[in-house]
Amino acid sequence: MIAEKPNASLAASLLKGMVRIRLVEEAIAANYGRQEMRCPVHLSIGQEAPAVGVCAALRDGDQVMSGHRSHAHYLAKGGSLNAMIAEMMGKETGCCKGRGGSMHLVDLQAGFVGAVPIVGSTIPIAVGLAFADKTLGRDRVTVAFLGDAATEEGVFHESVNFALLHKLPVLFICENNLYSVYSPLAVRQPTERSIADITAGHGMRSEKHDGNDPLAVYEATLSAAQHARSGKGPVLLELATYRWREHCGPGYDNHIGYRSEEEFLAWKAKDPIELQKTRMKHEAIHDAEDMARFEEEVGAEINEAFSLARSAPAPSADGLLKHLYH
Ligand SMILES: Cc1ncc(C[n+]2csc(CCOP(=O)(O)OP(=O)(O)O)c2C)c(N)n1
Repeated sequence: MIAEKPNASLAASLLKGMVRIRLVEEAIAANYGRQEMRCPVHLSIGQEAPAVGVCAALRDGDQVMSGHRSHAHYLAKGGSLNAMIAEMMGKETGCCKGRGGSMHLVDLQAGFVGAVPIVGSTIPIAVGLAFADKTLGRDRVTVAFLGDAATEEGVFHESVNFALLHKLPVLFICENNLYSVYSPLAVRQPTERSIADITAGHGMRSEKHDGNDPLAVYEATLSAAQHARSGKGPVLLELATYRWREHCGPGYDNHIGYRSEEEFLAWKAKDPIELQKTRMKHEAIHDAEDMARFEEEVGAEINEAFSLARSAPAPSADGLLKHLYH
């Protein structure tokens, strides 16, 4: 009955995508102290809507690149959970054979070309991918996920300019969570000017959206991807959102003075998962039993991923020089 209502299946898949990412990241946070994941982790808890909304609007052949906070992007684009957890434990079965850890996820089959923690570093690579596609006549859109701090890098502006000049099929998805580590946006950029204003100044179609609303993100991306696919060039979407946990690591850090508990609670009240559930209840398309079953399945999937990763082999010392570019 519920599934027959228009958009019910889209609404449910957006909700499920976010819930899966939340549960995975909460499991990462809960297990982090066991010292099995010997790499830094940057969690996207609270920021699930951009990953899920954007990737739901993409086609299978489209490509994504990301930065240090990439688990959500990787999973939303169809990366393997088993390979991600194994990668975080440094195992040979990881998506980068255990050489990369959390901040270097790659899954070419899923169209996840890669994540790199050097802020802004994947932006020109994404533009290069789109340039290759345009040159070779391939019908594909490339997405560069980036944080607000990456827009302060010179390479962002060079890349935007080049993408505009060549009308490349690339989308810049800026997750504006207000902070660069401990520096709020207000000490880094003039408050009267938004990120979308800057890129509009470059001459690029630039839009601001509620980054905690997965449906708004989905619809904006669908339209932006259509624009890019039809040869009209790049688009920037500035999505307002907020990370709940510390910049790097599994804990909370509201007590250390760079942001307030009040601000955190105000954003927590805008939880993208609760927002989507409320909307679905309002539209009488929320199926609580189906969601409970789904959460149980995801729980089992997560347990399996952790136990497979624990029993997987570490890379061998004699394979140290394998998988390198020379
Ligand atoms: C070129 C470069 N400079 C500085 C850093 C250190 N650093 C790591 S993450 C980060 C902040 C990134 O903020 P943002 O891009 O807004 O993403 P967020 O962490 O908020 O998701 C910084 C400065 C880095 N990794 N690379």
